[in-house]
Amino acid sequence: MIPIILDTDIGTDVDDALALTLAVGSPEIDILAVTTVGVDSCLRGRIARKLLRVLGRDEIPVAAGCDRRLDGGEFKPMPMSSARGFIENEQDGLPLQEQHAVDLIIDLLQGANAKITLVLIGPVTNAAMALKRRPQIKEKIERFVVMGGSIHPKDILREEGWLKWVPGFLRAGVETNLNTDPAAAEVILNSGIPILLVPAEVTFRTYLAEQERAQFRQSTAPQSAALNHMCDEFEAMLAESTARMPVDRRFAQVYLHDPLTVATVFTQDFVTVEAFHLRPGKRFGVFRTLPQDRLPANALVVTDLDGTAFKRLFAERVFGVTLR
Ligand SMILES: [Ca+2]
Repeated sequence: MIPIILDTDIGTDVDDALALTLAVGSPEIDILAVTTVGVDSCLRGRIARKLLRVLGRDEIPVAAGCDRRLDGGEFKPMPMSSARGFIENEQDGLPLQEQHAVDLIIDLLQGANAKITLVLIGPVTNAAMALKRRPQIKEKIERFVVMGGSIHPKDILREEGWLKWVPGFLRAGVETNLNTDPAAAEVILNSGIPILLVPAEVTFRTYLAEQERAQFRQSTAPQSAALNHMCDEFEAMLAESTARMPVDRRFAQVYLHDPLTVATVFTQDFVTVEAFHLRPGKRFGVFRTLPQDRLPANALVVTDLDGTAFKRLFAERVFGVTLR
């Protein structure tokens, strides 16, 4: 089993909840802790706490982490679609670790006999803060598996002819996680610790079609009601926030950015991975992971995906459904 710490901004986009469920449902992975990041990191922690209860894994520790960027700046507030109708009025019954996520990450690493993989599916602030505070934990980190970065951002736009309707920030080729806290992203990318990036141009290619959502609604798995509800709330939130935009309705969909990232922790059966030298930098004011052709590789990057094979595994492990 691969020991991991799952660091997540669960709560806004539903894919973190799906990714946590996939991690729990994957026997290849041993989840040592779940840590949260972003505005409302405590509320995010309670969503994770309750979902783990639904999944029958109450013993996994959950700690709330950084609710500001590494440089002290504020994160942009984000709506919490996964909380709606899921944890209202019961927050006291959803206890988190007393320790801050950064301290828990440091303690787990320092006390570990085997190296631990840090799976980062939100802004990478907690891991960067832990490294700054205790640089010696470096030798206990097996690798970072990160949902983020953008090597060929134009590929995002080529998919489905989105260019005419995607918001401007995507047109500039940005992904959210690294760009939300660029200083933290630089710490991770420059740490010398092995890194596997799962960039946005690949994750945007895997999303749930309506016939797949329909099959998941028939699922009798104990977690399916909660997950289907969260997917509905997320789509409703997207529909609300884009109501006045000339946006293709396909945008209001559940993308599997974070579940794909969790899957790559234990299998590369349905992805292509290539080595790059990546340099953190800015282009047109947005943070980018820029490939440098002439320098030796310092990162592995997922560059292609067999979406059908991935979704088959996802459906079986998250909803207990064999896709038709
Ligand atoms: Ca996320």
